[in-house]
Formats: sequence, structure tokens, C-alpha cells
Amino acid sequence: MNNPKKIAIVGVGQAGCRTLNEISTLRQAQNFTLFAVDTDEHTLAECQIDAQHKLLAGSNWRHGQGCGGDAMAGSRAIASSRTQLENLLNGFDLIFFTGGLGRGSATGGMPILSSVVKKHKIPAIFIVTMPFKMEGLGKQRTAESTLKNELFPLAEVVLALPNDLLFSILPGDVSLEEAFRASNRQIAKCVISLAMIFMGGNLLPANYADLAGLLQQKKSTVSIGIGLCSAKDAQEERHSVLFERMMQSPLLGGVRKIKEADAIIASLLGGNDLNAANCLHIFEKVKEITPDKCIQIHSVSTDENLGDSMILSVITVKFDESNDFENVLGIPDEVKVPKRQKNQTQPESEQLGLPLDAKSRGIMEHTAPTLINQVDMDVPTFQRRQIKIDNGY
Ligand SMILES: Nc1nc2c(ncn2[C@@H]2O[C@H](COP(=O)(O)OP(=O)(O)OP(=O)(O)O)[C@@H](O)[C@H]2O)c(=O)[nH]1
Ligand SMILES: [Mg+2]
Repeated sequence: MNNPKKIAIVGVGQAGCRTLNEISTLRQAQNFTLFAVDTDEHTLAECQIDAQHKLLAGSNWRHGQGCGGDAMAGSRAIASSRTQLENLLNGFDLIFFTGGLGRGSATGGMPILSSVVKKHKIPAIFIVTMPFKMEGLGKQRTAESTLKNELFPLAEVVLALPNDLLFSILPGDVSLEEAFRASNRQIAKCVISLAMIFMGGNLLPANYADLAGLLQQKKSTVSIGIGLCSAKDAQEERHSVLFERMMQSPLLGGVRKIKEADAIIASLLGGNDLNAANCLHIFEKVKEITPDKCIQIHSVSTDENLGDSMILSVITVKFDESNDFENVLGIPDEVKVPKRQKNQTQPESEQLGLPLDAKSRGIMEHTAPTLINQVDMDVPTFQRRQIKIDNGY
């Protein structure tokens, strides 16, 4: 797939919808179709996008009240609106999903959404945030377990960004709400600049296959740096200003991330007068600090609306060769999640990690679940235990 034209950005859950609000304030947003999906009608009401592009999922069962931090309820609620989701998303060339892992709707919903796009063979990029440390271990555990057991096995490209990386730009006494707002702004810029890479009109295209190929090695740490410069910056300093701003951008995690990277995807976006000399000069600056063995993918696109502005995005990818999942996100030791003892809270299943489609509850779909140890007893046993049935076609 080269240069897809129809690109959707879908915000899931409260964090996703708020990020969508930030995205909608950016000029480049007009290039994309924005959708909001949540189980909470208040969150959707606050989302500043076209009403026809909002989907209240699982309304028969959750009654627009959200999922109260219950990921299993989120999964079921989003699955119960699967047909509407398929109708909404089918026909796009590429879809970005964004939301925060750690509570109900997005955490339960993202794996369902990944099975929807998989079924329709739509390339998709999931950009999810991992909870702030100050939110507590419970949310960290929920987020990590979803990422590891459900999203990584199902989705082709997942960029998981630890919110804690933002602390470099936040004051020490910051409130959680302020921290969330800062995160929303950063994620909005991330999503838009990534989406612009795939928009076409490219001088030097990096396509989805390049990115997917790189991230197919599921266990990878990703960080994203974004720098912007505009006509306000002096002409002769613009390249260095752009580079410096990218290096200081909070979700990059500093020069260390670039120096340690196994792969770098650098993309430059500018107005119509962007030329090859500009690009080479800037990519050279990135190359100078990356290790020799580092795989480099470069992309350059123009957008006439950008005028004299330029946007430099750098995604660093570090493959994780160990089997220690907690290290994958680079989360500090003190927030490591204690490993669950076998049989402690969930029945053991040999096939727990199998990437299967949404579990239907059949005629129980619209009733409250019968939960035992967080497992829904109304879901047929073969589905709960994720045993594959050969259905003959
Ligand atoms: N960036 C950002 N993150 C948020 C915000 N609100 C919550 N989060 C993060 O996202 C995770 C999920 O929270 P929500 O988005 O509120 O949850 P939800 O998907 O709506 O799930 P339910 O409310 O349980 O249905 C949390 O653990 C936080 O880490 C926000 O406004 N911005
Ligand atoms: Mg919510």
C-alpha cells in the first residue's frame, strides 16, 4: 500500500476522546476523518467532532454510563457495537486508534477494534498511553496485561507511550488533570504528524509496510519526538531550532533513546518549497547521534497549508531481546508489577494468548454478566478458554 488517501483517527474512551479534541484544533486535522468511540455519553458530548462520527458503544447494557474501570465490561460493550464499528471503519485505507490503557472502555475496546480492522484487512496503528505512576499499580497492571496478552498478539503496529515520560516537562506539584492535558496535547501532535507521513504528496515516502515491518518484532520500546518551527523562527536558525525542539520533546525520552535505538523512523513535513537539501541536512543531524547499526527510515512530505512551517518527527524503536516484559516500556523498577501467581485470580488457560475475535455472549449479550473471578460465565466455555474450532470454511 502506497500513499493511502482515506485515513481515519479514532479516539477510544475518555483519554482517546480528549486527545481527539486536541487533534481537532490542529490545522492538519482536516486531512483526516475523526471518530470518537466510548461507552460514556458525557465524554462523547464533550468531544468536539461531528455528531455522526460519535459512537456510544454498548448503550443497551452500559446505558451511556461508561465502564467504571472494568476492562472486561469495556471489551463486551465495544464488542456489542461491532457491527456499527465495522460499518463506520470499513473503506478506510489506514486507521489510527488512540486511547489510554488502564481502565475500561479503551483497555477492553482496543483488542476488539484490532480484530475488526484485521477482519477487514485495514492497516492500523494503535497509539496507546500507559498510566502515570501516580495512578497506582492496579491501572499499570491492567494496562500492561492488555498490551502484552491482547494488543501485541493481535495488532500489527502498536506504539505504547508511558505517560511518565512527560514528567520532564511537568512541574513537580502537577495535578493528574494537568498531567492528562499535557499528555493529550503531546499525543495529538504525535498522531497528526504520524498520520501526515502517510498522507501522500511525498517527496520521499515511508509507507505503512516499512513501519509494520519494523514493528513486527512485537516487543519493542517506542518513543516519539516531535519538533515544529514556523516563519517566526529566523530563517538561518530554523534547522537547528527544529532539531532541538524535536530532541526536547517529552515523549522522546531524551538523546539516550536515539543513541540506544535499533531503528529510527524520521519524517519531515513542510510547505511546498521544502527541498531535498533541507531534508538531507536535518536527517544528517539525526544520523550523527544514532549508532551505525541502526536501521533508518526517512520520509519527506509536503503540505501546501504548512507554508513556512516544518515538522520533524522521530520515532525510535528499540527491540527487546530479553523476555522481561516489564523492561519493554522502560518503566522504572519501583513501579514494576508483581507477577500474578498461577490460579490466584484467573483460571489457567493453555491458550490464553491466542488472538481470537470478540467473544459473543449469545442471548446473554444485553444482560449484566455473571462474573466469577472476573471471568464471564455466560460466555461459552470454548470461547472463554479460547479453543479454536474448525468451522469448515
Ligand atoms: N492523556 C490522557 N490520559 C487519560 C485521560 N483520562 C484518563 N487517562 C489515562 O487513560 C487511562 C484510561 O482512562 P480513561 O480514558 O478515563 O478510561 P476509559 O477508557 O474511558 O474507561 P472507562 O471510563 O472505565 O469506561 C487512565 O488510566 C489514564 O492513564 C486524559 O484526559 N488524558
Ligand atoms: Mg470513561
